[in-house]
Amino acid sequence: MRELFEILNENIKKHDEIIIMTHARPDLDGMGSALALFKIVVSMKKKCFIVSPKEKFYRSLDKAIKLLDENNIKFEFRSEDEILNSKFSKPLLIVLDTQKPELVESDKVLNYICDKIVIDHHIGSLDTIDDTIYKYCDANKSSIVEVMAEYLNYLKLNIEPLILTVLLSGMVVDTSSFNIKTTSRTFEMAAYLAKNGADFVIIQDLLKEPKEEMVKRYGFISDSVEVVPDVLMCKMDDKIHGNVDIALLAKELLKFEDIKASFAIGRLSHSIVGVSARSMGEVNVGEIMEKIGGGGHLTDAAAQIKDKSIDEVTKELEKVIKDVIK
Ligand SMILES: [Mn+2]
Repeated sequence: MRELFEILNENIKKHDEIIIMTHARPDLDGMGSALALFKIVVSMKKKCFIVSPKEKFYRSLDKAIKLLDENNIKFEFRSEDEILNSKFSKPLLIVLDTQKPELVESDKVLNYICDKIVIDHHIGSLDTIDDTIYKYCDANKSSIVEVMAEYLNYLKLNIEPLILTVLLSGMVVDTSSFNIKTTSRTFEMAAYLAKNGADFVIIQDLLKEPKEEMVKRYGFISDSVEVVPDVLMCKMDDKIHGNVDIALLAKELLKFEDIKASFAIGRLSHSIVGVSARSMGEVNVGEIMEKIGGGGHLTDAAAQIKDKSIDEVTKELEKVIKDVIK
């Protein structure tokens, strides 16, 4: 950790423009970390830009960004085109919450900027960004917001409590309310954020959902099937859903008694079908996701599949699940 922070400090100082990018369809972890890092970089008197998402922010993140804006906490977002047309003198790209070139918000920006630092907590695979100045990847970290809380703590830097609230909300989401992927350090960092002003009432508000959404989710859940004993699989309709909604569905399925693993399948865009998988630890969902072209942890994994229908992906997944869990 210390090494990462020293390298970040040194490289932020050495460069003139710091560009922050997370994965496409960002969540509270990826974008929350970007917002905190933006404030850190600005505190070091450097120019900083966040690569803005091509698609609109999903609900909770949208609420968070609006709330920050209403409270006069501003950030500088730049579109892919604006970045590509900028004449930077010495730019540094910091990639957060992914290390896969195909998952970043803009692969053009990735190729455009030579000096890169990658900070991730997903298990690496063969296809990762490797031309970096430094790559930090610790699959034992609950979230990248946890890493950002560590960085703030290391710098002894105070930033707006509302940003800390967003960081803590990212931690709540990535750990399913501190149920998975947590270490004692996760709780220490949650305490650090709370001590410095993160507000759990606001977090509850950010994570609230419209009633129709929840009712719809329970419709999908009631149609879920037990592919093999104690493993639930659930297919959404063919409408486009956020990756967060697919993940929420997998998390919900895992709450049922005796269920060891869960899979949710939904459309992410016209050409991409997403799969989200969760496990209590006995079934390795990371291995199953790898077999259909994705990846992840033992208990938390995902895949994005191009140019296949939901039904095709469902059939393929069902076969793999039956193969792996005999
Ligand atoms: Mn994350």
